Amino acid sequence: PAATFIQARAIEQANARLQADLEQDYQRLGELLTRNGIEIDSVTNAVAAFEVAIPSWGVGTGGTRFARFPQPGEPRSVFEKLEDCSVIQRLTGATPRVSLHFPWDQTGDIAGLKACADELKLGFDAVNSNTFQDRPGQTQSYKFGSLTHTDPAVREQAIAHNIECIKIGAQLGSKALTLWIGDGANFPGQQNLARAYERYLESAAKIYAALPSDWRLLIEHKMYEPAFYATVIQDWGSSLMAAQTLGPKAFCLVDLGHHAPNVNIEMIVSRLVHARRLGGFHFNDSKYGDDDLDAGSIDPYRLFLIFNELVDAQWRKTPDLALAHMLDQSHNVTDPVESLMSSAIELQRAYAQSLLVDRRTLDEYQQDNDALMASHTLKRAFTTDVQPILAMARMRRGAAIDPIGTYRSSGYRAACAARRPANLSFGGGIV
Ligand code: AOS
Ligand code: ZN
Ligand code: ZN
Ligand code: ZN
Repeated sequence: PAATFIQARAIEQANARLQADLEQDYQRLGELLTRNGIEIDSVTNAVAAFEVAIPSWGVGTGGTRFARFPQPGEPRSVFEKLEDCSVIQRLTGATPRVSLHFPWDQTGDIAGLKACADELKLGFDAVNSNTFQDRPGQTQSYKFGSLTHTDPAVREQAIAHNIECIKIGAQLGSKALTLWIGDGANFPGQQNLARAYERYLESAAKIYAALPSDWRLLIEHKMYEPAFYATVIQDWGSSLMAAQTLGPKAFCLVDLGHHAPNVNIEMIVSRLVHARRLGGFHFNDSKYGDDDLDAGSIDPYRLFLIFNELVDAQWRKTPDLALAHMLDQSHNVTDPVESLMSSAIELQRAYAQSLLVDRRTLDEYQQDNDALMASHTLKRAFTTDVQPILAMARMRRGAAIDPIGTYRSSGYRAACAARRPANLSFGGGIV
């Protein structure tokens, strides 16, 4: 099947038409940056090395609890999801790994899945467990929780599922388990807040004990939803305490959409870096809640400020900063392949802009309490048009100068529509 995908030759041909203009734009930007003491190729190389994982559930059309409007040619199996992921990787060069989700990606053929990924030159990032839904035939229900349920039988079932995810992930080459639970309460008094957290720690310790030595546990907090009064792991405080209690392989994962609207996420990032417990991200953007909109589509300055903290941490030589970058989005009105490509590029943009921050000068302004010039130093980097850097990084990796344009002219979606008849029961992408 790989032969029917977007060919390297199609990318080369599209690039050939755009290359001369790009070289010119790149040179002009290079001159501008040289005047500010920045060597453009060093930024381009860093951007080219940036990677973010595609969530397997992101390539299907998402929806809300009101409706889902599937588009033609949706993937119907984990194998077809990998096909779409490989198209995203070929065109952007930034997404070499896929983050799987069980049981949504369940297959009896793990060896076949690995072989398929190898053929498509894809690897696997963190595996995601699912104890927020009941699956047909399971003995215990998660209606009132999973790892924190009052009934030990439910907790054991949820623990066993997570351990099963680790086993599958180990066969596929994953190195982390992302733990997000929907456990919580809809009414004050429904749940003993203290005991629920204790039960979480006890259950998570059993999962932690099953981690291979080179694995990490990524604990994902979320303020609310599906529980609307209280969520057990509701914020980075609960997450950090859990990570510190569990041990050195446990880290905090920050999903950008999982905070109250006015929360300063870059500060959370900074604090978790300080605690040496920042493990990774679920990137997306939001206006009101866990909207799961495309990264950088609502508030690109916030995304920049988050990357600014990461680059600052690198600049301060923070040891052992190994972060799992993943997208976690729901594409309800766009072609998911296009949204995922554009989101990966927005992350690279924020990263490139952060690399342009003149950190020595910023440091001086901060020392001198020159608030205006300090803020202008950030803004100056943020307002620099780094497009030529992003395009050059892609071209040098053999990816597309214009991923969306190249994708559209390839006719990939129409070809998928022809060979993948609609499947209205597709489960992924709704959360
Ligand atoms: C849920 O809100 C979380 O963001 C999860 O990370 C994720 O969306 C889910 O695991 C996908 O199922
Ligand atoms: Zn998430
Ligand atoms: Zn979420
Ligand atoms: Zn989300």
